[in-house]
This record gives sequence, structure tokens and C-alpha cells, in this order.
Amino acid sequence: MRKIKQELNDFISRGLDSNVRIAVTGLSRAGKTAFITSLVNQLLHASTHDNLPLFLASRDGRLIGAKRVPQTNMLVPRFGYDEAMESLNSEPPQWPEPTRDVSEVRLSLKYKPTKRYKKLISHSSVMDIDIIDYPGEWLLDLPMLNMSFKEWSQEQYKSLKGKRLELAQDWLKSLESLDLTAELNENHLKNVSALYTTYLHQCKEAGLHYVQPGRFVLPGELEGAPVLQFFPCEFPADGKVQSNSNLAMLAKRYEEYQQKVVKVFYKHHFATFDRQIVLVDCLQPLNAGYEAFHDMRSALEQVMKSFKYGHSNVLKRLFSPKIDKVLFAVTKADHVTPEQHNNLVSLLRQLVHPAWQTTSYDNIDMSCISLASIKATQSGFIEANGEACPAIQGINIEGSPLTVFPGEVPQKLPNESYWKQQGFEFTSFRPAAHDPDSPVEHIRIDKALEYLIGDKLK
Ligand SMILES: Nc1nc2c(ncn2[C@@H]2O[C@H](COP(=O)(O)OP(=O)(O)OP(=O)(O)O)[C@@H](O)[C@H]2O)c(=O)[nH]1
Ligand SMILES: [Mg+2]
Repeated sequence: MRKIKQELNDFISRGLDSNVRIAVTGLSRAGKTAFITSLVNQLLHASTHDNLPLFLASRDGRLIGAKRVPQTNMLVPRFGYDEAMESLNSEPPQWPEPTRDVSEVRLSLKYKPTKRYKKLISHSSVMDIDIIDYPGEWLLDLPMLNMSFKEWSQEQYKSLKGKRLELAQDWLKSLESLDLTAELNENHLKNVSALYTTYLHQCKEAGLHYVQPGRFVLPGELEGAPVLQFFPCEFPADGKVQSNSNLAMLAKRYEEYQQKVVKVFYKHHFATFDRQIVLVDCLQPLNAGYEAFHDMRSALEQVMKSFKYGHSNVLKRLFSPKIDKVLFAVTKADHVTPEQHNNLVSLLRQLVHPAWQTTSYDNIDMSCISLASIKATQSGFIEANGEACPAIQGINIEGSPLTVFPGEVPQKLPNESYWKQQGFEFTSFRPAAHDPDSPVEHIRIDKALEYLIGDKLK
């Protein structure tokens, strides 16, 4: 009898709370895997440790516990939490492997509700959270939905300047030997596409993140598929596209990419998200230079357009919006001393606010924070010239102990001459060794949690 009552209670409370789907994105290496790993790790330890003081349900002792449960979406690969923890717990500790595709993990949170109607039904409620990891590069493809192959090609040619033009040389040369109007030669198209893909990869390696099509650099399960074998090209002067020509095939693949890759992502994944966190690594483009920094700004502006679906006809036609909160978080804050954290947030705001403010985002709340998912350094002070200077201490990637003042983070977007004069050099650190029975050390993961799900645990 007691068991039936308990099951009934669980059923009712689950029915009331349902679940929240939190999407985690960011351009490659932004820190998505580290963030999800830490978030899961923190929640699993929350009932036994005081590790989340800024997450009110936890601080107030209302979070009874969290456990991992099997995900219900069978079509999406499982997020590799165990593999990531294994890397962090290895000797010496390692960062988790880079990931290339969408994946998800589900947690079930049991908590004491504060809302009266919930309390009347049961002393405790259950909320499932799905955390989804997907590459931010996929959001860069959105404008392609509004462009024909010809228009898209023209846009891509326009962007061939500076570093991009330099990197594009091999691909552009290979295009010279391709007759677009000639009869289809699949092998030739494959070879030129390979060079275009290499060019996009090289852009990313040079710190230029705004690349299209996004799947070319992060193909996931589509690796090698013909739908990823096209490239922008200059149309014949008369604009005619002969059937069965190389050009006709390129245009066909582009359309297939729009329909079967871009639209499918928005319809089957994006449409299901309730909350979104966009992770941004500001330090990598600061290290890389002026062009990289401004390129990241364009990429972020592009990413933001996906949250503008209230006004976007393309997205409106595809699905009805669900995301009502977006959190932008600058990651790896433990690379700099704590008094620089405000500057990190201020820099992030400058990247995000102009684009956010010029568009009215229907009923979407937005906030910016800085965080470190997995703290790799300890902060303190060192004495220099008789004065106490802030510093961080950790083990660098090569395995040597390092104590440094990593430098100031500019509060505002620096101009080009700033890089010419001094530049930046933020060092990478190994994750810190930690006791597997304790949660990993973090900075403000709890603040992110409060923003993302605090209101749902009332
Ligand atoms: N110090 C420090 N470094 C971090 C932190 N989070 C991520 N990193 C560094 O950033 C790298 C990339 O982090 P990931 O979590 O793998 O980033 P990702 O966005 O999942 O990367 P992809 O899967 O390649 O797209 C790691 O290998 C670390 O070197 C952090 O909290 N602190
Ligand atoms: Mg990853």
C-alpha cells in the first residue's frame, strides 16, 4: 500500500514538473564538454557537499539528490560523462577528448518544492533535466536557409580577404581546372570539395571561427557523405545551369544540405530546447589577434540570430519557439586572476550586447557571466618589488608547475594597434588532480545552474 502511494506521488509530481532540456553550445574548444561534465559532477555531489552555494535550491537544503537516468531520446548519442571523468581522474589528470557531434545526458533531481500546489501533492518533487551538447558551428548555417546557392556563393567570395584569402589559395587553384558547365565528374567535385574543407579547417586553426557550412568542419555522422561535397563557385556569365553539369550537381547538394542537414537540426533538436547556454572562450581569440577576435564577434552575432526566431520567417515556419532564457558564459576564468573576472564579463557583454539590443528577442531573457567549469589553477598573491601582486598557480600542459600573473583582460574591445604593441599570452593548464569522491572545483557553475533551472525548482 505504501509503495503504491509513493508511486502515485512520484507519478503526480513528475506529471507536474515534466522535464527541462538545457542545450549547451559554443564554438569548438569553447569548453562544452568540460562544462557538462562539471555540471553533472556538481549535481551528483550536491546532496553530500556544499559545492553549489549560489544555486539556491542546493544552498537552502531543498535539493534532496540527483541521479543519472537513461535518456529517453534514443536517437542521440549518450554524453561521455564517465569517459570525461576517467580522463580527469587519470594520472596525470587529462582534459576530456574533443567531441564532434551532438550528445545528451539525463539527470533526475529530487527536491523539496516551495510552491504551495506542489507541496500539497507531495513533500518532494522530481524534475528531469536533459543536457544536450551540440557544436555552435551548426548555428552558423542558419543564413544558408535564406540564400540560393548562387547568393551563398557570392557571399563566400566576398569574405575572401586577408588571412582567409591566403588560406584559400590551394582550393582556388583547384577550381581553375574545373569546368562547371561540363558534364558531371563526381571525382573532380570530391577533390575540389576536399580542398575547400581543408581551407575551412585551416581558418579554424588560425582562430577564424565564422566558417560555413558548419558541418564541413564538424561533420559528425555525415563524414564523407556527398551532401558535404560542394563549395562556392562563380556562376557562368549567362547564369544558366545546364542539367547534368558539375554546377547543377553542386546546386543540388547545396539544396540537400539546406533541407536535410540545416533544417533537420532546427526541427529535431533546436526546437526541443527550453534553456540555452552559449559558452565563449574569449582568451583564445585574444591570444590569436585582431582578425580572430572580430571574426569571433561575427560568429557570435550569427549564433544569436538563431534565438531571434520570433521574427525569423524561416525558423517560424519550421517550429514554434521554446527557449525562454539564454545564458552567455565566458569560460576558463581560472586562466586569469580573480580581479580580472569582471573584465571578462564586460568583454563578453561587448561581444553580445550590440547584436542583442538591435533585435527584439521575443520574451527571451538573457544574461552574461564568467565561469570555470573545472578549475585548473589556484589564485593567490606573489611578491614582486616589495608589493603583493595577484597570481595564479597550476601545472602547465607540459607538466611543469607555473606561477604567473597572466596579464590583464581588456575591459573593452582592443583596437588593432593593441595587438601590435603587446598582444596576449594566456597559458593553458592541466586540470588539477582531485579526490574522485569529491566534486571537481569550479567557479560559478552554481550561478549558471541558478539562472538555467533555479526557477523550475520552486
Ligand atoms: N583552465 C581551464 N581550462 C578549460 C576549462 N574548460 C575547458 N578548458 C580547456 O579548453 C579545452 C576545450 O574544452 P572542451 O570542454 O573539450 O571544449 P569543447 O567545447 O567541448 O570542445 P570540442 O568538443 O572540441 O568542440 C580543454 O581541453 C581545456 O584545455 C576550465 O574550466 N578551465
Ligand atoms: Mg566537446
